[in-house]
Amino acid sequence: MSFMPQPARARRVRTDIVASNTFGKLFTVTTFGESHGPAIGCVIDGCPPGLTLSEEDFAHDLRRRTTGKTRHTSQRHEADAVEILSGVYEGCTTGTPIALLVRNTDARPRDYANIQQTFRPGHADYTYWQKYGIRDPRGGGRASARETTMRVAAAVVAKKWLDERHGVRIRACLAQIGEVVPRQFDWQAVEDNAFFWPDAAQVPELEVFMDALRKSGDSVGARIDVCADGVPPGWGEPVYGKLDAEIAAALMSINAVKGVEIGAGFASIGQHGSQHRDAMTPQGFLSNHAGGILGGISSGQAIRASVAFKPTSSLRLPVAGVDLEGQATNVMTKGRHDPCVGIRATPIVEAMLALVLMDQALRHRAQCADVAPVTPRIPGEPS
Ligand code: EPS
Repeated sequence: MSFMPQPARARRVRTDIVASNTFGKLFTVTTFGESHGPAIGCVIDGCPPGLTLSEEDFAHDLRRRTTGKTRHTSQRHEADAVEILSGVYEGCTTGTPIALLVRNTDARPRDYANIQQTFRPGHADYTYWQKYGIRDPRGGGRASARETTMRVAAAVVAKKWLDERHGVRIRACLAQIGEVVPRQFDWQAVEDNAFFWPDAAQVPELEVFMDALRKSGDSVGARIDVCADGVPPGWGEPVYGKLDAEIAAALMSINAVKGVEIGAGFASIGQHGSQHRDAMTPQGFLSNHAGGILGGISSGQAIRASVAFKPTSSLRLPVAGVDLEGQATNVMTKGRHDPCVGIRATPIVEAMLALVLMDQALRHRAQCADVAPVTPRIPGEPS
């Protein structure tokens, strides 16, 4: 037996453990692709059979998320058309893996020639390089928000099943841009403007704000609020698969997210217990500071979360950076970017909540389908 070192074997790594491109336990989604490669796609495994599904089902949510719809977002014009490659027969899911493909139709890798030798401060360029020793600099490659297209596509399937099977409705809106907050709240207004903003009267003010921001070459952060109505009590797996823990992880996995709150979130710090606890009556809960989750399990109230997006880091304003040799240099980014990534993030936030709920619904069904509590369900908080 030889005791000589065997470098080739020693370098072998279990890629199934270290490559985190798959989300979920029973309803799994694996995404692939880069922003300026030929295509992006995903494979959904574990989808129940018998769900009607067509390529047209994807159009609405992909359109809500896409670039180039208004002057306030990236001017990249992608077709974002979904091709179903497998898992659907005669318009119904078969229970086998569903493969979805979206071809990149407006890639422009030459925009990134000048940052091949440098790192954009605030972007994933530097950390991908340090981790892998190689990177795809074309628009950030895998780190680009282009990848979120496939999260939204996969969540179309989850949203459809959750709605048809349980009457779950997931809605999100932009709840803050920079220091600007809505003066009124109306869900009806959200889908009628390019910002997903709940105060229709304030939209002209936002247009002025965003025009000035774009002209300045700078970017700004944002907050998205998301809500799922109709989730029955019981979803969530204590202690390490808590529903709120998985929602937080899913929302944090979205590009540019720097904070997540569930229910009252950080405002809980300043509250007293007598204020924070949500009183229960036979007619319903009287408030929802818990965000619809108690002990990691859904309570039957609306699930509520908020997400903080950082300002986009790809700016045409020069900034101090370093090159591949570690030498000081100035960095500025060309390309087509969003002055506020939060504007397009509403469907992405909905998508990640849908994927968590879908997965937890199937996990609950697997373990607890026969449980029939004697206590009647308490209605959610007043709307
Ligand atoms: C993004 C930068 C821009 C955006 C992109 C998100 O693209 P590129 O990869 O060409 O630099 O247009 O958004 C999309 C392409 C999309 O479909 O959402 C980024 O840095 O995240």
